[in-house]
Amino acid sequence: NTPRPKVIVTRRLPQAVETRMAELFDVELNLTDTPFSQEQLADAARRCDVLVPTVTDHVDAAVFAAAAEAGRLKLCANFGVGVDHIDLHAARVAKVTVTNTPGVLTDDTADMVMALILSVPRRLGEGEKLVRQGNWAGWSPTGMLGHRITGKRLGIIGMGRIGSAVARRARAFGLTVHYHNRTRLPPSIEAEMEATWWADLDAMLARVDIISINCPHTPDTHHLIDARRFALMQKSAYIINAARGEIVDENALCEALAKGQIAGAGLDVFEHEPAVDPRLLDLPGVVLLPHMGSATFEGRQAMGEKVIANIRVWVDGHRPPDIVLEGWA
Ligand code: 8YV
Repeated sequence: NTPRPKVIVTRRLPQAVETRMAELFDVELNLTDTPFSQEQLADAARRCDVLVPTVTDHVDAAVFAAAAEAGRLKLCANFGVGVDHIDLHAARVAKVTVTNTPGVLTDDTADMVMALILSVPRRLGEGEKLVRQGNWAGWSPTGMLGHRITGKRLGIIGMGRIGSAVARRARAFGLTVHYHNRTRLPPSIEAEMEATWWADLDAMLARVDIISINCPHTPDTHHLIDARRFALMQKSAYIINAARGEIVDENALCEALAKGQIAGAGLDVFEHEPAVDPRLLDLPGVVLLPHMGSATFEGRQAMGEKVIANIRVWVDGHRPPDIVLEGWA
């Protein structure tokens, strides 16, 4: 009879997930759902075998140092696919295994990207505001004109699970798919998607009408889209980001929008979220969402189930299915 591992979950999860966790583990929930301070996070890392953080936790070197000192934490089972809030180098040093939840939020996130791709050129944010504020004077032949989606060129940065799911949806809307990725897709998949690979990101940015960011945030992609790259884009271009805010230099984005270097933006993520650069609030060609790409009941339940599966396999002494980093390697 193996002892139940002590699992600390930093935020409230769907009820059914919490209930299952309580059946399986010695679980400690943060009932306030307020993000932990760095001190609380370090304290949790000292006291548990498994930490379940989310994107709002900065699981940094100090947290892993506290864990290593106590010698108890072995698994950091992230609730979410992106792990840029976890210091992987420090995790390796502290010999903590890190897992994530890939696959189960792909479709929901790609749907949200598609929603933004449709919303920004067709001005859904502005239109909704007009009606809600009681300022709609009635239909007019030249009222609320936006730009057609069909036939436009979509440039996807990062053709992984989510990027590919965006590409499939985009084709159904008559967009042609272009992509920039470190590795080129296998020819059969590229042909199936009729996707054009660009080895040179700058060259792609200059050619496409809509840019969708779907890569992870890493040191290599931090501020990947900066002032220099905004200057390369077409004045009619739109940028969509449902990945991580830090991939775009938000100040440069505000300036590019204000200067008319690009036509608009659809943002589900922000560089300093939940803070949003106030300049974005007043720009008409912008649709802003509160990091809700994976926010479906079904998706969050499945993410929780993946976290549980990773912990259970680890408890049984096997290699968890969604390894980001092996703490014992
Ligand atoms: C979550 C996400 O909302 O999985 C990710 O990387 O950004 C979202 O699905 C969040 O990360 C939960 O921690």
